[in-house]
Amino acid sequence: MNSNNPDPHYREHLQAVAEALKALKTPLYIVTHVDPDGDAIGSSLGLARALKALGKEVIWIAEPPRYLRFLARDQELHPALQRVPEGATLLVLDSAEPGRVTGAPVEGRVINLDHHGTNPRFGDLWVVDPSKSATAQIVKDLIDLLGVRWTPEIATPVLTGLITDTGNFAFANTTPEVLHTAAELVGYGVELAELTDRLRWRPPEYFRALGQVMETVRFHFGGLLVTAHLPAGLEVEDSDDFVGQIRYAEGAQIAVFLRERPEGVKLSIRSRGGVSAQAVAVSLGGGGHVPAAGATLRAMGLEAAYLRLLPAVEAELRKAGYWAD
Ligand SMILES: [Mn+2]
Repeated sequence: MNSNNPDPHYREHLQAVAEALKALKTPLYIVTHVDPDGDAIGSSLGLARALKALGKEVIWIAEPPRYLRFLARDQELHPALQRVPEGATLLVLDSAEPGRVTGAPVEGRVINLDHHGTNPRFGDLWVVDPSKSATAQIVKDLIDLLGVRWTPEIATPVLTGLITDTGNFAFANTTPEVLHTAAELVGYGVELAELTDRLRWRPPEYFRALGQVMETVRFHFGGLLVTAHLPAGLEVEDSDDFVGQIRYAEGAQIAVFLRERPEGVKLSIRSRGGVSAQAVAVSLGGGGHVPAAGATLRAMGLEAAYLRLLPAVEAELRKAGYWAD
């Protein structure tokens, strides 16, 4: 279930979704997961625009974080729904489980498009293919099947999903397929240099916090694990980036960034070298991909979170063979 094996029936599943969308005569609500990343926002916005171009009544419900806000126009933003109206369809993207979905309750007729291996294949129709680098790749294939004419407005958010989920085409999920798709999307008129530049903009407080976060860097287990956290009292949007900095500590097989939130401590986990960030996240009640995952430790502070985290990482390092028992 956690493997990256392709779905052998990918084309059939995609075809079924394309036909259902083409036949749609009632409103379609498009939602994604909490704390949306570039793939969540990009894949959902790209598909929403493509379906609008087909003349469908589409309501995109998402709250882009600050660094992704530029992708959407003001009039494209819609507030969350308490209920999905009778007869409407809910399309859920990039959400590993129904409990991660935000913006609307998962009810009524549900279509589920995702690339997380742990996705339980919920919904009436689903395309879940863990071999895809991003949900945006599935959306690209779907838009092709729908026969919508590609424009820069549709291609830009879709390419954003590919860029962010592959770490600028640098992570292990950077397949020939995703590079070909990116080339094709650039060919549809995306301003690539402008897009990648814009995706890296961060507010001044981010840079002011960076120094204080780096002072919290600690190495554990002889340097196999590197951690850092957001010091109490600091408020920074887009703090997931910090794990992207510490993950390059030489010798570290796993990196974890901790951040206190009202609901608990949020962990962003990255791994390499046969160590699974996903396994650590799942053991702590979270989820994600093998090299990049996350979890929220509810109702506790930073100190307690470190005490929960360290044995979970140690168990995974042992499983991956970093200690002889
Ligand atoms: Mn994704």
